[in-house]
Amino acid sequence: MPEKMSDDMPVLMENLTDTIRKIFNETLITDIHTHLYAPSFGNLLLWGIDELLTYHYLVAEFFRTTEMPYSNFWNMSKKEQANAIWQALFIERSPISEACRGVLTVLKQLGLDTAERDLNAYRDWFAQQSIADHVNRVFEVANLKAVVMTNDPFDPNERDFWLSPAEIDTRFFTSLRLDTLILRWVEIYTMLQAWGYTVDKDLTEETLSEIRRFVSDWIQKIKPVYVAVSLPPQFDFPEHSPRGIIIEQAILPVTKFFNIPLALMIGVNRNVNPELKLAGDSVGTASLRPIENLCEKYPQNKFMFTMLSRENIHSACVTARKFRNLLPFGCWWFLNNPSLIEEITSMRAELLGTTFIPQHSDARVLEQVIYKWEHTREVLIKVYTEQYSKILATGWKLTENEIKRDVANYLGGNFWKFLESKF
Ligand code: RAT
Ligand code: ZN
Repeated sequence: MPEKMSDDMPVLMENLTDTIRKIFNETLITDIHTHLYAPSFGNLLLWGIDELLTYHYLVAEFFRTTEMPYSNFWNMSKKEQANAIWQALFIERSPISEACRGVLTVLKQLGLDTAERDLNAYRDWFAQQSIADHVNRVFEVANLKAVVMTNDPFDPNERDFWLSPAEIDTRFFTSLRLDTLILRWVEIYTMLQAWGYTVDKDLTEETLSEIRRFVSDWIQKIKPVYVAVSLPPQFDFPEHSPRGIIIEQAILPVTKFFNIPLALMIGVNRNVNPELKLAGDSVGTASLRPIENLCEKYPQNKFMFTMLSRENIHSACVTARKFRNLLPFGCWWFLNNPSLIEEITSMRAELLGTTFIPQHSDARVLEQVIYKWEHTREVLIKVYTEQYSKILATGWKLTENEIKRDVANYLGGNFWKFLESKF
């Protein structure tokens, strides 16, 4: 009798890069933080070349090239803005920044010819796509299984959807984003009053109980995979401030009750240049103590976190080593550049092994998932070839299925398992 062939294969040093490339190319991704919407949200789902060109990352780069008054730009139509950005960043200069190259990667991966430099031809192509087929195609090209949206109950456009929700494409998951509730209580408590919650400006016992009811209602309404908030570098915990009290007495009990993580995105200084609107936010280095305090004081709560400042990444890895209820994710926003993804992922792999989520896309425009994942994948292949080759060099044996298991965990499994875990 011939020996039964195993479908698992040993991985040899000489085939390592090819094997890792193949595995990354075949593993479907869960993109755990985006600003995309399912097609049933209508106009909220942004797509197409004009949206790609007017991405706020490119708006910031555009204003570095021009003396145009800010208001002139904001008064233009979307198409005119896209024309101006195309002219300044792609024609009058070479599009080598990460955000510019991203547009080129998208065009290339969708089969368009970047050598033509014909913006109107690209527009025509996008105009011919039906959104349902286009979403399928983008998911396929980007290798995506699922994306998590960012859902804000204070956003008037989104609120309308949730008041009479249509069916949501099952590849799109929700997250409950509570920046407005947590960071702007004094300005917005009257909105909760108008929605039937008995709250006051002062965070009395009754008000906190009503905030808990509000958060619970939204969790039950939209069924988020996590609750999220972005925070400035000065964030502290515990903190005797509205945000500190709301987090501790309203958010933590509710997320614990529903056993869903609170995702903390720390290090953003909002609006340092208001003229730039969405593009006007900046970065600051934060302390890791507040996160350590949260995890230590609330061991049965689950936390995910990402930091915006490069300077915070090393201490963030050390903090994550201390708490199993804390899951680091992504190279956020200004860190989502290949040189930094390489540094950050290597550091995380060395300090945390396979127990983190290397990346999320933060895509705001549908097709951006193509470039954000393509560029990240290239870096991950390089980083993991190096990490696995170092253990092969000791004589350790690896099989393809073992690498597949690890990659599947990185690109989704770690997230889904964390959601299921209960401490
Ligand atoms: O990356 C971005 O597009 C930023 O504007 C923010 O949305 C950031 O990712 C956030 O979620 O606050
Ligand atoms: Zn984001």
